[in-house]
Formats: sequence, structure tokens, C-alpha cells
Amino acid sequence: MSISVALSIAGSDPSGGAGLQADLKTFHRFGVYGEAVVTLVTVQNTQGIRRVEVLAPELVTEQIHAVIQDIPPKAAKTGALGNLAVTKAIAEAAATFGFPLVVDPVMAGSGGGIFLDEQALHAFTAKLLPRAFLLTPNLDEASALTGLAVRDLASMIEAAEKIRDMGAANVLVKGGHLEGDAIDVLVASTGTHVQFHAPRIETRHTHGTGCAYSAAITAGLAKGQDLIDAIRTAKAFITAAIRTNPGLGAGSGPLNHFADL
Ligand code: PXL
Repeated sequence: MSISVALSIAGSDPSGGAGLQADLKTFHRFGVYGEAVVTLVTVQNTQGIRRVEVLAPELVTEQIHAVIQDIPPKAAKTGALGNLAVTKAIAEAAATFGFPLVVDPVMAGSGGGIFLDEQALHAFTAKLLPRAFLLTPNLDEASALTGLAVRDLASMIEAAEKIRDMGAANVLVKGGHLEGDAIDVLVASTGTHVQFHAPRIETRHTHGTGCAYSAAITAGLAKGQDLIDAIRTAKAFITAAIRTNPGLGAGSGPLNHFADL
């Protein structure tokens, strides 16, 4: 039996809705074998983040090298990185990757908690962003990366183009926090612009949406889908996963990772 392999380099969410737990569940749903390198451990539930402990950078580097030399993935993604040292360590490892890397520039947890401080953001922009086959910022992250006020379609496109000039091959700015439909904009390496539309779903249960979305795109790439098809499939999955969320937890609960593809 031949199986596609994808790697997540991300933080742990013990409540299972975000971080590497969400990534592995999403890879699995797409029929992709998942590997997971831990960058940081959070103490959290659906009501909020109580503590974040970042691992030693060598521990992250050693995990990456151990798994990629033995079970090489066809695609990888990064999530929460934690601090400057880990960001640099991952950027150095990424320089050796012979497979596409999806970089989700996670800066803060949905329930609070800082995953990338000022210093780390600088190294992220200079060293990891240029290694990204795809960067997937939300509106706040696109603003932080570009210094632009990203709040409508026009500024999303402007930010995506600017982030591409900063070195990411393809940029998907996610408009999930806009009013009205959830519209995402891809500015591709070819210069093409593509919009992805989905209806807004009113629910508080959106914990880990960005994680599952970038993991679903990574799974598609691992299976050999082209980028636009991988995003289209991932967007449909994430929309169904929000719509059919299981309503778990007293706070912002997880999606339905079993949702239809
Ligand atoms: O959704 C961003 C995210 C990423 N990684 C971890 C998280 C969260 C949000 O809570 O906990 C570990």
C-alpha cells in the first residue's frame, strides 16, 4: 500500500482542537500519514490558554531531522513556533527541505497567548517566510507582516502582493474575520489572483480553524494536488467542519475533523 506523508511542525493543544492535534486529525481525514514535530506545549482548553512552554531549539531541530531522514514527507507545514531561537532553528532546517512548506504565521492563540514575539517576528520574516511555498495569514497576521491595515478585499490583495515581494512563493490571505462571506485571496507565484468564497457560519466554535485549514492544504499538496485544487478542497472541508462542529467545551470549541471532503 502506498500512502502520502505530511509533516506538521507546531505546538500542542491538549484540548485537541488546534495545533498539531488538529493537524494530525486533518491529515488523517485526508488519507495522509501524519508526522508531528512539537515546538511548544500549551496548557489550554476551549476557554483559553493558561501557559505556553517553548521547547529547546535543538530538540526541535533533532525531531525534524530524525523524521525526515527516515520517513520523508511529500509536504510540510508550520504552526506556532514560540520564540526567536525555535524560529531560527526551523528556518535553518527548512533550507534543506526538498518538499513544499506551508507556513501558517500563527502569532496569537484564539484564546489568548503569544506564539511569536516581536524579536521572533523579525526572524520569521527574514528567514522562514522566504522558504514558504505558501504563506497563510489571516487579516491580523497580514497586517503585522506588512504594516498595512488589512480589512477588505483590496487591502488583502495589496498585502498578499507585498508578502510575495518579501519572498513567499504563494500567499493566501484569509478573510474569515471580514463581514459577510468568508473570502480568501490567493496571489500565486505566477501573479494570478484567485478568490475562494464560502458562506459565513455564525458559531463560537471555530477553535483551530486556521490550523485545520493549512493542514488540509498541506495534505492536498502531499497527495500531489496542485495548489489551487488543494486550497479549494481545503476550504470546502473547513466550511463543512465549522458547520457540523460537535459543540464541545464551554468556550470556543473545536471543528468537526470528520467532516466530508
Ligand atoms: O489556531 C492557532 C493555534 C496554533 N497552535 C496552537 C494553538 C492555537 C490556538 O489556540 O493552541 C498550539
